[in-house]
Amino acid sequence: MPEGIVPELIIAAVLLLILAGVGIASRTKREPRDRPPTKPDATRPRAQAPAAAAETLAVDETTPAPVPVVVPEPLKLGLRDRLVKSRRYLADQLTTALGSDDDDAWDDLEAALIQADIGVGTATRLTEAARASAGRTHRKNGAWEELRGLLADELNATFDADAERSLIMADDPPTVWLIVGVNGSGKTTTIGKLARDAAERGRTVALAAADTFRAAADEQLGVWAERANAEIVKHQHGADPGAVAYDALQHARARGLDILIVDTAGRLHTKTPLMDELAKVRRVIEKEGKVHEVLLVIDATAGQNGLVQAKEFAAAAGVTGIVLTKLDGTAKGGIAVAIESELGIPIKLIGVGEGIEDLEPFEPKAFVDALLS
Ligand SMILES: Nc1nc2c(ncn2[C@@H]2O[C@H](COP(=O)(O)OP(=O)(O)O)[C@@H](O)[C@H]2O)c(=O)[nH]1
Ligand SMILES: [Mg+2]
Repeated sequence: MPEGIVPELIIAAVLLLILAGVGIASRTKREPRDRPPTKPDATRPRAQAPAAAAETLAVDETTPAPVPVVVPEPLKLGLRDRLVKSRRYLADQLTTALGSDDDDAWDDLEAALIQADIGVGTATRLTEAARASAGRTHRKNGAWEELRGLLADELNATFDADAERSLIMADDPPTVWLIVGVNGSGKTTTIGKLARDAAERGRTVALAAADTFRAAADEQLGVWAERANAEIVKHQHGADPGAVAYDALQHARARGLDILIVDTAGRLHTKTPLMDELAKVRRVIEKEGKVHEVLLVIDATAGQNGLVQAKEFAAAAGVTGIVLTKLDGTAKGGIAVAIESELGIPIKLIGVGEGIEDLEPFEPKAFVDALLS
């Protein structure tokens, strides 16, 4: 290496380093491109930027180390909260009736109870009882508690305290529950909830997709099966519902499963009447085994219409219990009273939301308390 080049190289390197340093410094000072260049401004001293930086640093220093965020479990709403619409409606109507001075107040109360879908007969009986017991003086003084207690007693009396409300399990598995009801009443959702509940109790469950008429009904059931960790037996769209039920029973047997829940159509596109088809599904299962429950799913928001459906299904499908759904979405929770008193079939479960856990056993006293609290 020729002499004299080494010092030149060193000088060049030093120059480069200086240039690089200036470059970095000027880049850090440069404003971001999308920000307009700062004009000299008397109201905005140049020292502001470094001060802001210092502030940020100071804040950074005092900020505690990030703590993991603990998201609280959502509070499980009680029955009282779920029945809020019915409860408020009844409370408002009763308060109005009690606060009123004129003789029509009792008629108003009766009308309110009918509006709450308690049923005309029951509403009249309740009102008469309230009138006889409370009397005008009490009412004028606002005997809310007294009337409430009286109604609670009367309502409780409309439910059969001795009715069997738990779902029947087979001595010799699989237990078979047939789920019936009109379209949109909540059958498939209820099946998902039931399957999940059973799985949580350590039971093994299969679902039969015997609603072969509604488009994508089996896919919807499949989603619930997955959520509930249940097996699913299905055929192609439009297949014979009885054949699906039969295969599902064989499957449950072969796999030694505890419970088979059979989803059914709520409306058919064929000439066969729905009730005949349901009877056929039932017969097919009973050739090989037993149907332990026929649960009729009724949408509480359908009000008195639900009662009409219930009568039809009860007569044709041998319903053993009612599942009253969507009680969270209606002010007409009184339909529970009408169903039990007019059909004489026990409500076994109530649906109080769209979530997988929103199914509860029906306990008349807790229900009446929640309704009138
Ligand atoms: N708010 C509320 N919605 C429900 C309840 N049960 C079912 N649903 C809704 O009702 C609709 C129809 O339910 P689905 O199970 O498909 O009825 P199906 O036609 O009888 O099988 C769906 O949007 C469900 O989420 C319930 O208890 N509360
Ligand atoms: Mg369905």
